Amino acid sequence: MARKNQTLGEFIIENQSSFKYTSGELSRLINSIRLAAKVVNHEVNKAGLVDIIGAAGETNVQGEDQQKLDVYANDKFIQTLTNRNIVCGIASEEEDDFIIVNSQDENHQNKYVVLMDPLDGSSNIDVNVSVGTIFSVYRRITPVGTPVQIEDFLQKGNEQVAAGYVVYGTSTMLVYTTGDGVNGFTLNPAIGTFYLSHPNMQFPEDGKIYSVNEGNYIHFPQGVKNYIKYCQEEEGDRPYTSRYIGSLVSDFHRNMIKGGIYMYPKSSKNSNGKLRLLYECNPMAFLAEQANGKASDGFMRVMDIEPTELHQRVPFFCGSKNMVEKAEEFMTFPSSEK
Ligand code: AHM
Ligand code: MG
Repeated sequence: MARKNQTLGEFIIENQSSFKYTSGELSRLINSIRLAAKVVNHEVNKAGLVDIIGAAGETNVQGEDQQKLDVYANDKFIQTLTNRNIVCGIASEEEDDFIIVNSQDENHQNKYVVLMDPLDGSSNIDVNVSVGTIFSVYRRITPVGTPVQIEDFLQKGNEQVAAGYVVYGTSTMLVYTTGDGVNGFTLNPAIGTFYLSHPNMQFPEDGKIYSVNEGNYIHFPQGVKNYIKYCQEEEGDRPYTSRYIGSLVSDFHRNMIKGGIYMYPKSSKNSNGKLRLLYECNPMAFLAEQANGKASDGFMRVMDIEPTELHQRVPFFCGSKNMVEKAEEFMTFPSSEK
């Protein structure tokens, strides 16, 4: 039972038994993500001091090489998950190929693989705008005791056992699901503890915010253009408000709280949009559905898409259920009368 102000550590222990495979392995995995999130948060918070402590690629006064933050976050999450012997494989937006993790006894006994975007929206760091980490967890499908294979990672989103994100914002939050609703935890930086601040998060069924990079308008398919015009029309509760941070985690987080739709459609420049199915869209889709929202590629449920490659991109429409359904209608019937 979720209680406000519970620490994330307490919450993980108390809710472990509600998870259908209760070996404690998934709890240890979430604990490791919690730890890596705190380490990355500490570094992200120092990003504004770049002129003082040195920029990426430079050597600081202590003689340490300064890493780009996305590389730093990638290394920290991988180190934490491998050093603690928690997973059997990791795939990351920052890595060309998946990583095989050996268990300490070299017998590959761990069951879970993690896929992640270690620092999404990292172009926002230079201007002090929120960024995030996105993660997704699956049970391997190849036999335990053997090295993981590509098919362990190319699973449909509907096979996820957990997913979540960390938003490094005005406050740092860890939001995740293990398939039993979505809960959000806020970091108290003074003592380094996450507290349950947003139990059972839910997308409002309807919303009034649309989030899309309208600079790409001219390149969008007609259905998307028509839907954007629909959002801007004066009728009923429209026009909607436009809000686009350019940081998926932050745009999603705001829309989940206030009600809205996030879109990264395909365009004449990017035939599958920009976002990655495995590292960004599937975990956000799992969270959205667990929070009573919806995620689609414009035509079908994102979590039903059969992945064919690790870094695959897909168009993405995600948020309040009624808004996503409306957008889908426009994709199917892109007539200008709509
Ligand atoms: P990244 O993984 O390279 O950071 O790209 C993903 C980000 C999303 O967070 C954001 O919504 C989108 O790219 C913004 O892209 P654009 O600048 O094309 O609107
Ligand atoms: Mg990304």
